[in-house]
Amino acid sequence: MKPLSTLLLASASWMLFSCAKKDELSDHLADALSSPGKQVSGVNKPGDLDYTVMPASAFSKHHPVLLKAEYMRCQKRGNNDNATILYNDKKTKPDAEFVTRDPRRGGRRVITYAIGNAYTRDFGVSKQAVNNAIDRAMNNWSESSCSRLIFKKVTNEESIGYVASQIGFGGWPTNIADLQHAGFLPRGFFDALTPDGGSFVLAVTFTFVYFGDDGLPTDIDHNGVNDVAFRETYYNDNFNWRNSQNTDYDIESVALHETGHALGLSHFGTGYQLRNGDIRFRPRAVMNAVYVGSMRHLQREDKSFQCSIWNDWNQ
Ligand SMILES: [Ca+2]
Ligand SMILES: [Zn+2]
Repeated sequence: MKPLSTLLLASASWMLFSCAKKDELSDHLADALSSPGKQVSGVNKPGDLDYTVMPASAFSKHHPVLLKAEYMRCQKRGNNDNATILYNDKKTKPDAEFVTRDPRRGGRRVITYAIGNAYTRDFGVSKQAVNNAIDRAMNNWSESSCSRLIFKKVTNEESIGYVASQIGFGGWPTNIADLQHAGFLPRGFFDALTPDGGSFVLAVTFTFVYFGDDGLPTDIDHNGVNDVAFRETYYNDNFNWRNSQNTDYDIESVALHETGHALGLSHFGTGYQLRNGDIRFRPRAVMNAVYVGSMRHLQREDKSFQCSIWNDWNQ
């Protein structure tokens, strides 16, 4: 386990799941993210990335702190009672949002994103196909936006991932983009997230917010919510990833869901378990908490949720 240098764990707000034993970070990850002042090691060199989008000096100066981690779980047939209601998630107002033209992120109008190249296993889909699937998921969100939300891709074929770098899974100790799809990591990474997480967490998105010198989260645009520094997503290499809508697990569908978290959306929808163990959601949406099948297009409820968060972006 590699300790963290500059981050402190402020709080971890978790979505509650019936299958998760604990609603908090595992001791392992919490320790890793709350041990300030230690040396970071085991980090891959990032090569010739364009760091102008997020200078390392800005990163350390403005104290990004982990706010929360949200994950999507696989469908797991259980022996639960008939028609048990598993989830009753409501749309909640975001507890953190990006600030338009935030000087700490370089004053840009655009939201940058990067796709890392970390794969621990060959699951039979080329890196190019994975990148294309994630690109399509990103485009889906920007095209459906009711505001002037524009993504700009930071071209790279490198190892990225701040959380990974802090707990010994490669990565890189600063972020290079606002939204990072930081690669496919082994199940041990997800076990560190929550007990036995490697067996049921498909993917996770971390939210980091800026903290000020006073040790408090900042709100420089005075909109009542903390200011996001960056978000990053990891995919669990313990699953069979596919570039297909007909076979689990479809990369594009999960990337679409995780990008929803990266844009500040929480889970919503009521989940039921049928007699045969299958899970159903009402309304069915990209932001349902469980993968119950591929879904490459945003549903009406997803779009309205996004609009409520981003409608004043770039105004
Ligand atoms: Ca704010
Ligand atoms: Zn999720």
